[in-house]
Amino acid sequence: MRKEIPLGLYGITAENFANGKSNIECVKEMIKAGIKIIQYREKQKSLKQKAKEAKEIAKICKDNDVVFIVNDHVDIALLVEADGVHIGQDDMDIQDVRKIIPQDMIVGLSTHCKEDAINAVKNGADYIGVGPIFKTTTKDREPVGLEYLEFVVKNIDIPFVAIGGIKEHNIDDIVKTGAKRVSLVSEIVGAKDIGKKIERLLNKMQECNYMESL
Ligand code: TZP
Ligand code: MG
Repeated sequence: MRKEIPLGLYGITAENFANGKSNIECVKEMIKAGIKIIQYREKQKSLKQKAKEAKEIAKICKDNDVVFIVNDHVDIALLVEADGVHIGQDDMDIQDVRKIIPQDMIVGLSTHCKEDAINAVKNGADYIGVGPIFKTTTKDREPVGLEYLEFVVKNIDIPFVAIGGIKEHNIDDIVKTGAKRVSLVSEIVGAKDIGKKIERLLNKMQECNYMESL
């Protein structure tokens, strides 16, 4: 059975934005604060370093019953027996990825427009990323705006994660639009106190009343 994508915050590593903290430290702090899904996203290091780090994070996630997703690297996801892999529009087709991964592995896909979302469902994605909603320096891509998120809320039946430029001050807009899964990358890993930041973010999500089951 493929694991479900938990509601609430979706944690992603980003060492460049973490003020000197390592990916491992950030993951530990995110999990301690209650995040139930972690994606290992690392664009700078060697494949060797990524595999080593992913192995360590996979163990931390397993020990804490946290869903673990590897960004970009199907081979690393297989190596560390991750729960899933997250790919982008320019990566291998989902159908081809499925041919080389176990039946129970999650496949997530980044999407940036209505057509991407419709195709993701058609091609059997387990969940989609929706963004970047707002302007962000973490991803070199123009924002898609709340309008695309609204489309997904109304028309797409698989889980989706809102992402991109989301901060403590604008997460309300995202949750009120109907997102039940939200990813804030630099806002979380770059926080002075990751635990307190997550606590405030989760409170905000709950206050919006959309997160009954959190
Ligand atoms: N995909 C779309 S936007 C993004 C990714 C990985 C980065 C989001 O980072 P931030 O710091 O939350 O804007
Ligand atoms: Mg990618």
